[in-house]
Amino acid sequence: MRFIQLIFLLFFSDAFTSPTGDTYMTYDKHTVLRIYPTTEDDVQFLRDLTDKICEIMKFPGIPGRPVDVMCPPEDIAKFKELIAEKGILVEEIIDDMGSLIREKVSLSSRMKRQVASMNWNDYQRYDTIIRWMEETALAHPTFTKLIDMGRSVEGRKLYVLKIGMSPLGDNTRAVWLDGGIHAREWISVSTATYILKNLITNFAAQNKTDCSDEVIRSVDWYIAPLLNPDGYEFTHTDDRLWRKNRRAPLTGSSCYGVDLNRNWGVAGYGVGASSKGCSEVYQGTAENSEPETQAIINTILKYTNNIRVYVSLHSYGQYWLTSWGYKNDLPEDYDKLVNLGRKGATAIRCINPSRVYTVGSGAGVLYAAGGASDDYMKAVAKIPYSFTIELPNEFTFVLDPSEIIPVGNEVWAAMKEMASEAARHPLGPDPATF
Ligand code: 0X9
Ligand code: ZN
Repeated sequence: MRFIQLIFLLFFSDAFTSPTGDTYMTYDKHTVLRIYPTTEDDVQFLRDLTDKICEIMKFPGIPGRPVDVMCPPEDIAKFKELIAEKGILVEEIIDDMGSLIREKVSLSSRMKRQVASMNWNDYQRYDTIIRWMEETALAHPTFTKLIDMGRSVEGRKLYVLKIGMSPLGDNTRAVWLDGGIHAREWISVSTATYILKNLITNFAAQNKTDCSDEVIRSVDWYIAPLLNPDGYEFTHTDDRLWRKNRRAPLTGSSCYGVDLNRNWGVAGYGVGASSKGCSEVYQGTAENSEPETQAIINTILKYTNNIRVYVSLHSYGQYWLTSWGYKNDLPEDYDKLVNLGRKGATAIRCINPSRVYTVGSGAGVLYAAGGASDDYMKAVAKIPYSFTIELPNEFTFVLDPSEIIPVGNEVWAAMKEMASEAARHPLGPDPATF
């Protein structure tokens, strides 16, 4: 297979772009370190240090929780030396990010525009995903509706596909699932399309499927697999580790992008975020400033009487996160939220015993960060259950394409738990007070 790919690359090299082109970020010899701060002082030290050199990959900001940092070859010795002087434990988890990316990069990334038909053996490009969603809607008009939510900063389509055929009509409960808010988190996009494919198969087969799958058809589903299409395309063509959208720089700056998971207009906007355009967690010029954020808000607010569970797929780390993400206080219905999160995590473990998720509030088990979609959906849209799931693996965003189907099957099992809870939950705005 690799040989065939190589021949293809050699003979049709003009059909390929960045990974072999000039603008592609190679991350050659970039090392990822996992660092174990044990005190607040250690955490602050790491925060200050990573402001100056190297780049944060995961920063829980809580003593005892490991921090992942990527260093270019010119900084690694200095960084390690300073960490050692401080007496903080550190281990190398990825010795060369560049070679990891080259090894795992999909064939689809090397093409200018992907023309292949949809499949789950590889990560797919924007064109393929959009065309597949359009064809799927056309092929199944009785139980799907393609909703055009709007356009991204660069004019790409933002779609959500609704699947449902419940005889309850307006009283049908629903589950919303999205992916790809963060560009580099490819497994979130492939998992959302995988769930969508399974739903289509399930609804198309109707009562021919296993009775245990009946719960799937008792609710409506809204699946939005690719919420940051510009950033996603950029990760295929220029920089595999790009996180934000592709908002053009402000005058006087050369830095692109707003972090779409720091842009939502909700209590906590600005927490764990930055007002500086060059930051990886840039919150934007104002709450809901980004067209991607606005498009989702304008769409989802029409259905919030029915949507009982909101799930946003991210990676990495294997966390199932409940409210709140912006503060350490727990919501009054935390027990209810964490119980459903645990059911989801257990369903995943039943499919794959080695896949262990940490379940808890976003701020409690990861870090406090405001202006994220999960807090917006709970506090503003008043959806009773709002979760962010950090998909596998435990070390990196760069997952082999062979992980797409296993991770998809694991999350599919968890989605049945979400459907079963949504189906029995009262309609209307979440009554929890905050
Ligand atoms: O920081 C984020 O936006 C998410 N983690 S990621 O590594 N995928 O970037 C976590 C968001 C959790 N929710 C809130 N903090 N509200
Ligand atoms: Zn993310």
